[in-house]
Amino acid sequence: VQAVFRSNLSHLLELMGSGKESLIFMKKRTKRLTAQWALAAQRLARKLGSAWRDQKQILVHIGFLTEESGDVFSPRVLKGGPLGEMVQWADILATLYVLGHGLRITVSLKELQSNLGVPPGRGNCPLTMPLPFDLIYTDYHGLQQMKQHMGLSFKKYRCRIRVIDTFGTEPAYNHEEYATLHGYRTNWGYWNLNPKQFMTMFPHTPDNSFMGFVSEELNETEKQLIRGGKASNMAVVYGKEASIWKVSGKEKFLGILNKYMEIHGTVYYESQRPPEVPAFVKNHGLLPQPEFQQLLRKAKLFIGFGFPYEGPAPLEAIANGCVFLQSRFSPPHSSLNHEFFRGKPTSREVFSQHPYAENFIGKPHVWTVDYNNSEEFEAAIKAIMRTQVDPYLPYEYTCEGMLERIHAYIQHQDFCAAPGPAPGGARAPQSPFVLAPNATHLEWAQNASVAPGAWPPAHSLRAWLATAGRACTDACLDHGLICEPSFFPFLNSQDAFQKLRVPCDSTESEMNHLYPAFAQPGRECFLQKEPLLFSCAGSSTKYHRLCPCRDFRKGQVALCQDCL
Ligand code: U2F
Repeated sequence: VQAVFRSNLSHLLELMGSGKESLIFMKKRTKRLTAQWALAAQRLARKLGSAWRDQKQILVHIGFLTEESGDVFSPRVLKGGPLGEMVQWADILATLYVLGHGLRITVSLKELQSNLGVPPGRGNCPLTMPLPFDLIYTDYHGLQQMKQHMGLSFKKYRCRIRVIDTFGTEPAYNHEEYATLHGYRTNWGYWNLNPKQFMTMFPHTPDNSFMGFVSEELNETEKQLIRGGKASNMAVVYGKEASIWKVSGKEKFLGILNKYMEIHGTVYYESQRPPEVPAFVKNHGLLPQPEFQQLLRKAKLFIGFGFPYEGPAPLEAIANGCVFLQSRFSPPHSSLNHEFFRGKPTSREVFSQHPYAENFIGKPHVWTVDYNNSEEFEAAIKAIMRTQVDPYLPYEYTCEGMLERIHAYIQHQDFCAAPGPAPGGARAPQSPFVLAPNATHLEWAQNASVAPGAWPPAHSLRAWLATAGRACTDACLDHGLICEPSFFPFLNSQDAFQKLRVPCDSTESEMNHLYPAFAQPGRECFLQKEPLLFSCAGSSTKYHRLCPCRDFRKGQVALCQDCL
């Protein structure tokens, strides 16, 4: 069946159910964004033309909202607790619905079981039953529940599952045996899924799929109004919960900011001002989302205190014409040194509160400075007050951008198909590459046959041998490209090393998330034995990694030029 775009979201609002504060928040958001989604659908429909889109039957099981997993978020919706996850789930539901797919939504174990056809009271059902869904979107909590209640079907159908995973899961943590042997075991990881089945909030690592969310878009009239209505001396602090304001050095840097600007906050409080919020701050209390947006439209500056990490609010601020000022982290925060990231299945180092804002947006919209350096901080404030900045929203965070990306995933990603484009699993006998004329990297050979159905299409691939200690994520960025893990199998051969003129004295095949790689001392070349361990993330000074890179669309890093 062909999927047809939908622009009326009232049936979706019914499907979303009711009761919980979290669902109420999500529904309000979906309702408010309806016109925007409809317009985006029209535009995308025009862009895609007559391309066939399969209609899929999709189950969305939001595990963290189930009572069975404790539902710690819902009671905090009106108290300054995290809302980022709810923003994202609301937008995922809208995306799937607008794209025209068949949708079921569950937020309890009972509903999950009845949708999966597990007989009530059967608990752990040992049988495999036909699964009435082509795709299941869930989170780590939901994954656990499915494992417990789907019996053997879980194993059979796990390739249809997509896991919404805010901060991402790196391959080394996902592979059970490897994680256990090498100290990558966490409370979340080792599900042996294809790492692309994990979908993140920001494009953290290309090992996972970037799901994202949307921010409200402004039309030209609204942009014009904002330009006229900005108070150049108004700052809003990022932090709706009082605990975020307990940050060392606050007196000093807020004192400096207060010399130049009027400082506003949206901190939740019960009866009186939270002691963490200084008296000179004008606190509005936690605002409903639309009122928060209005406040951002007037403000010049949105300032972060270091937490929360990687939330939606800075994108909203920038979209509403604010400058986002944030602190640089030196040393970077990671699961090795910071409580918040401890136990999360990633080794990613976070160099500022919002790395996406820093690296994908940057100046003039984003300033990343050392808050302990008063001169640097003060100079930034002065410079920001002098600069005129227009509202900006990266395409990938618009409704059209999100629809486009998820459309491409749904039509092209298939983790149930036999593994790898290369015959024989992890190892390719002959790489379909040639050395580029400038002899620095490999390119797709003109006469090589195109792997049928491979997505992204393999001809977008270029491969480099990285310098020692460089991860493939960074090595590809160095060339203005993005690492593409699905192409590792093409490179995983002696032939690829040979074509790159790497002087291998010996070649071994082992399980290591840094392979394929070359070790200079001993001139050893290493191939990857386990396809699940192909990883863009990860580095060691011992290895020059062999890295598959590809191009990407401007403002849509998840998709290559020919990916649509
Ligand atoms: C992130 O969660 P948060 O919910 O803390 O992320 P924020 O960036 O603060 O913003 C979430 C939404 O809260 C809204 C705002 C954002 O869309 O419009 N809001 C509001 O409605 N009223 C207000 O007064 C202020 C903001 C992240 F998303 C999570 O994944 C992480 O778990 C968490 C911790 O790092 O950070």
